[in-house]
Amino acid sequence: MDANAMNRERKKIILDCDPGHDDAVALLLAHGNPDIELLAVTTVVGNQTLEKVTRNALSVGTIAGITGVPFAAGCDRPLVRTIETAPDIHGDSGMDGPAQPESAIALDPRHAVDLIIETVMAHEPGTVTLVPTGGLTNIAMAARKEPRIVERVKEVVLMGGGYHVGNWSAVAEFNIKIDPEAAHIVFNEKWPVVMVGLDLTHQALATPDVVAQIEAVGTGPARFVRELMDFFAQTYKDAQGFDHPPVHDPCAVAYVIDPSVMTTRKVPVDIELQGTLTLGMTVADFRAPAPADCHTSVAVDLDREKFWNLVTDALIRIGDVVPGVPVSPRTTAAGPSAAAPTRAVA
Ligand SMILES: [Ca+2]
Repeated sequence: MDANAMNRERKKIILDCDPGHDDAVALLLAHGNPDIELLAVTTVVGNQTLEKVTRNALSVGTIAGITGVPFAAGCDRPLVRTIETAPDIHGDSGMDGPAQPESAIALDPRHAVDLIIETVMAHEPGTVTLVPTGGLTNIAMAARKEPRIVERVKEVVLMGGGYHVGNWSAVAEFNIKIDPEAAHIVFNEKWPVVMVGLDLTHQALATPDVVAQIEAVGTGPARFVRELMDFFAQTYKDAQGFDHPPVHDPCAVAYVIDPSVMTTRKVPVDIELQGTLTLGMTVADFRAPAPADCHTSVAVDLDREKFWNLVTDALIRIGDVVPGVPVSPRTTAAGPSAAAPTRAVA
């Protein structure tokens, strides 16, 4: 971390994720950016089963050389619905593409919901931001189990939803659609919620110039991201007809780092729970003026260059911190086996 960042108040976040190609980039961005203090990483069923996404989170943490940050597994199913995963986008492992190293990080024994509650309650009010990039099951459970976190959390900056588009139905986005009841809880609690939805993240496309910029970093973690993007590009083309894949989740982290990376608009948002065609839709009411007590806002326009520069800068700062951890068949063949010691995280 540079001296300027030490002097600035770093932004404390809990990343609640379901890696997930784009979750992996979100975790790398959060770890590599000097203005973020990563308090905890929690996992939730979503892109794949809880077991798989937790393994993936630990792998990314290992590749990034993350130490001293607790990783905990959370809910293994949605509140009400049956489990729905996304192998057509993320593959059978949930993070197909690059080879994954054995984890050098031991999973924290606590349930993610308890870790979220304990972490929020242990810090000063208004200092911890929750950044969910998967279904909202853990966050909803935490709000129900310890309601005091709602006024204590600074804000919830989530990747999910979309006020004009869906990707898991005509009008619903995956993270909201897989656990709409949890989303309903999170959007209706009175904490500030910033919805970084598809309207925004479909501007964060990993175009060839972006991939080249990342690859030019030339480190193991950068190569790992490149290989993630290669896989993601193919599935997004095959399953959803995208020329280039939208890299959703790091957009939420980027907003916490620097809100000027995107424009937002304050509008009421609620979650459809009854619609036969619209279940899980994030219904945003753009009629002006927004009510005085409106606590939700939606992300609108992305500063694409600023966003990708943040991602690239984080990768440069991370460097090659864990030499010897194989991140792809290429490096496995050339280098020694994983030498990083297993360490317990408290
Ligand atoms: Ca995700």
